[in-house]
Amino acid sequence: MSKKHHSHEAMRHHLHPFSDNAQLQKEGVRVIVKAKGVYIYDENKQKILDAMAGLWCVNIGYGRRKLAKVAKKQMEKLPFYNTFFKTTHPAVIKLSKKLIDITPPQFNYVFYTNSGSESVDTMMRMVRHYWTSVGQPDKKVIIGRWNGYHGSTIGAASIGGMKSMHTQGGLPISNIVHIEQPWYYGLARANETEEAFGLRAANWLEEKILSIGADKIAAFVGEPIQGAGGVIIPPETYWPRIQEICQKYDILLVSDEVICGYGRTGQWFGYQALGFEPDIFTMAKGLSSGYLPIGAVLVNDKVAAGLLAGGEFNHGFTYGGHPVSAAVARANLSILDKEHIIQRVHDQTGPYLQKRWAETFKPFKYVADVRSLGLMCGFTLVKNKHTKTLWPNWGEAGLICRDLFFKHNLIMRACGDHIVAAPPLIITPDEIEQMLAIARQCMIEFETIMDQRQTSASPA
Ligand code: PXG
Repeated sequence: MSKKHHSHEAMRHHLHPFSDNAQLQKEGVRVIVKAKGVYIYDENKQKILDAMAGLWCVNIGYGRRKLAKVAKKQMEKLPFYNTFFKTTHPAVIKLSKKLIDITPPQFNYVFYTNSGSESVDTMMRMVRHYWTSVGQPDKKVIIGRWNGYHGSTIGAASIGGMKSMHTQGGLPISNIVHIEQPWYYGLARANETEEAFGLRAANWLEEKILSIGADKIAAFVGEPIQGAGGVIIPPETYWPRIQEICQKYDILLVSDEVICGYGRTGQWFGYQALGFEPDIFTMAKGLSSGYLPIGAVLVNDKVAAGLLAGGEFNHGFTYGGHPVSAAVARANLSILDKEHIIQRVHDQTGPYLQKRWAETFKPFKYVADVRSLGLMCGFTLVKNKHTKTLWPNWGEAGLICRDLFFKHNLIMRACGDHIVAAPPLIITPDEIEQMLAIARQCMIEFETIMDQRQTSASPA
């Protein structure tokens, strides 16, 4: 059986996520067979630089034997037990202790899930349960943001602000509303400073609260930096003002740390880098560096007190706090710690990437809004950067660009016409240079393609 045949065979049975499956059946997919460090390898022995860390998750890089050993040992000793009915196990006890150690002192309680979506859904049920248990059952509305991404379950997709998801299946569910995202390049007024825009964008939250009534609102949820929305980094004034507004109206502030958590921004958590303190934060991905599925929700003492007073919380997942995932997550956190990986992102590779990312992409004529923080970076493809004119069909240019990267063995992501990268946190300056050299060549090719399109589209 030929290798190409092999990939088509497999595809016949698999409905791929976020994919046009009919088109995939025609085009075929690449089969990834192994990985090491920042590289993945396909079945045709092509070495591909994974500048997306899997799906923003393989923070410690691929091929860590230690994690395999820990999983094996745990699987042999206790492959599964639940924590529902007056039982627990050492793996989850130790992981909880570790999580409490790495977070600020007001965070002392953790609830386990298996994914980011489950963490977000858990948080949504939790905040409503909290307000009921403290005697304010009418506080049910949760505010999210347009272009935010919080997962694919019905709750998480509702609080997320992806309109393409809402239109499939009648979302959002009730008591969910959205405000606009803090995207300076796209939404600032002429001559508005970043600082002023940050405050104005945060004040959209206050306007929304006042239009609904603070006594109806349970929580505001946001990613410190919007990831799947295109690495939208808000101005410095944004998050502190959001926090002020939440405090003023007694609304719980939730940071979705599924992407920003575990070192991506050069701090343990994104809220630390963006200058605010949430009441609750949701996590997954980097918690285990993607080696096994695990997610969690951490709550501060105020929320914990309400939950503890509220009687039974009728919520939980069979595999929440799974022993093997918990043991692997703890080993992952030890590696992040012992190898000073987050410190290196903060002091060395983050600033290095920021400088070189800007130098590489700013000169391109179809590139605007070049941005980065820690090891999370992006830019936007535009038709005219002087007039800030976007390409007519949002996402089309992004796909052309992403497919060029892919063809040249580099994985970067297109979020509409935002191009983003989030490599494993162990990437070295040399590997950053390799990534940028490939990307630069692809951008030259991209601009030629777009020039040709414009010439052929213009009237003779
Ligand atoms: N919150 C945030 C901030 C996320 O980025 C989720 C929740 C949901 O996590 P799970 O584990 O349920 O997928 C995410 C997930 C992409 C991409 O292509 C991003 C995510 C997932 C898949 C693809 O950018 N983020």
